[in-house]
Amino acid sequence: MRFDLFLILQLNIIVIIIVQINGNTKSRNFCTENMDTLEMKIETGDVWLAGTDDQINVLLRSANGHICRIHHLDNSGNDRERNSVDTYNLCCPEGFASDKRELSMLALAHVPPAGKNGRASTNDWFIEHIEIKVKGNVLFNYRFHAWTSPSKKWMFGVSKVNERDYVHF
Ligand SMILES: [Ca+2]
Ligand SMILES: [Ca+2]
Repeated sequence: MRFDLFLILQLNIIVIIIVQINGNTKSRNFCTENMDTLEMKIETGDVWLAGTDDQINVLLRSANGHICRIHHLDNSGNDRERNSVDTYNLCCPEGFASDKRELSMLALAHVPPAGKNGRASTNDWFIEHIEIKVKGNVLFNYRFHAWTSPSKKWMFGVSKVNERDYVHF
């Protein structure tokens, strides 16, 4: 009897894992008319435990120095799971997308949730690739292929060092 229960539990866990692997999500929000809408695609890598449920905030700087802050990327469904792509509509201040050149900086803040006893629990994330477009024009396209861990560094991203190249921080 106990063994049967154990098997059922295991099967449930396997089903949950399979559902999470195929968990692409898409933004349903629309920006108001006085904002610029950016489409951001985040690909989570295909490695063991790549996904995370931690909160992710975004800070962007356009080539002409405008700043866009987005608090907590969250679509309906389970965002940022292994081997999945999440697409977000980012609402940025008007004028942000008027410069068609590539972004001068992209930063992500990986904020761990407060755990039991006030200690932060951390949930590392393997980020594969990020692309940002405005009306088909690519503003950002970068392959990270790297782990992020809030226990080591909660802020990470890339910034431009010259017309062509980004440096990872
Ligand atoms: Ca998740
Ligand atoms: Ca979600």
